[in-house]
Amino acid sequence: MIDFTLTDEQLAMREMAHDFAEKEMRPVAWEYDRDGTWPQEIIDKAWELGMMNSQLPEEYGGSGLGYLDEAIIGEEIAWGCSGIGTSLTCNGLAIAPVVLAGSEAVKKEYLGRLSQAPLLASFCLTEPDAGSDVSGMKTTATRKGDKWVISGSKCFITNGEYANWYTVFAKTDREAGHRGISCFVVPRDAGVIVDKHEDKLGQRASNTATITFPDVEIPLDHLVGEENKGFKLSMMTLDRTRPGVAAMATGVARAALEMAQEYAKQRVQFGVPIAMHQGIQFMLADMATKVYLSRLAAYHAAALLDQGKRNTLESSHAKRFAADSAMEVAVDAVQIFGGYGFIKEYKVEKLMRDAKILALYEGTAQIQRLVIARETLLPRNGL
Ligand code: COS
Repeated sequence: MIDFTLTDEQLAMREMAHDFAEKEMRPVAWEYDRDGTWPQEIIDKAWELGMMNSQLPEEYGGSGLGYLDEAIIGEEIAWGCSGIGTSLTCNGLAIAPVVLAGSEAVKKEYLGRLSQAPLLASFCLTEPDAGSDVSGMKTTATRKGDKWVISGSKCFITNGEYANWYTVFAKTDREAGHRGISCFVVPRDAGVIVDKHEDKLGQRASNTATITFPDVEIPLDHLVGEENKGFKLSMMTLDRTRPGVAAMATGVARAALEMAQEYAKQRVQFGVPIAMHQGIQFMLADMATKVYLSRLAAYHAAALLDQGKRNTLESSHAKRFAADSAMEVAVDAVQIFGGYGFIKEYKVEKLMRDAKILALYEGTAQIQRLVIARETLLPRNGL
């Protein structure tokens, strides 16, 4: 039976996350967006409150929260500011492969670090010539004596400039396509170079960098999982993190909807608040439906993970629908603001810029559709 009635703990957690978003994030979000300010002090506070690293297991100092818990927190955080929110939640991507397949020693050391201080870790999959096509990556890992040598460059790496360690995917067999990719943990101090800081359209308070590994040497036990099994690990990671993106998209859409509702109640045209005009009401109704369905899809994809079930299809449904919806709702919110929506003073334009990346990172809207098509053509799914 499907039941999304939140427990008292989840309600309290949502309230705490909302409070944090309202008091610590919103007051600075627009200024941070304008200047592209790195939100270290907000990261520090969120870490203190236990709002980061939801997926860090208790045995390594984590809170042991579930995926649904993470989605609940993620929506509120993104309602506050999805740029800062991306910085706060992105450790999840780097943590997931290590939790799934890391050796005990690597888990203790690197997951342990995140529980001891407000540190960041980055997930390094994408390369200039390997975005959606993961198997096209050129970064290599070569075994030399008792070391792995990692050589290559990764782009669009969230939190890359500030990460303490990196989860890196590299070719260990250049001829074997997706069956020649392995996953590694690379500490920053092994000689990692931060190459390029990107200046972005939206989510400007998050950090996006190019990271280069110039023949970086790491110990053999920093291989995560089995050699040449990294591709599946990357896919399993994205299954686990895409519900969180859907939840963040819900938060962005909800923020845009609320701003549009408030404005529509105050803005008078033709003698009445524009909220009285049916054309605006229909827009607001569609926006509200999208927020509602995005949340349900995110919760469902997350709840399946909490039940230990595979959620590849539901994860892509949620990510695709919520990300596209966030963009549509933000565009409609700007439309309801009329000309004012185009002016930075009115804040709603930031949501439209922020929403765009949600349908790009962690797999584009087209890749989600590809996954959905493949999964629904399989007999396993009766949905
Ligand atoms: N869980 C476990 N295994 C999976 C899986 C999943 N979710 N998805 C695929 N696999 C397995 C397949 O079963 C297949 O296994 P075998 O080697 O045993 O045959 C293997 O992985 C290859 O799968 P597939 O043939 O579907 O791979 P493709 O190269 O066609 O890639 C897509 C599939 C396009 C879906 C994948 O590359 C992808 O998700 N790309 C987007 C990457 C992305 O999100 N980038 C953003 C960067 S992170 S911010």
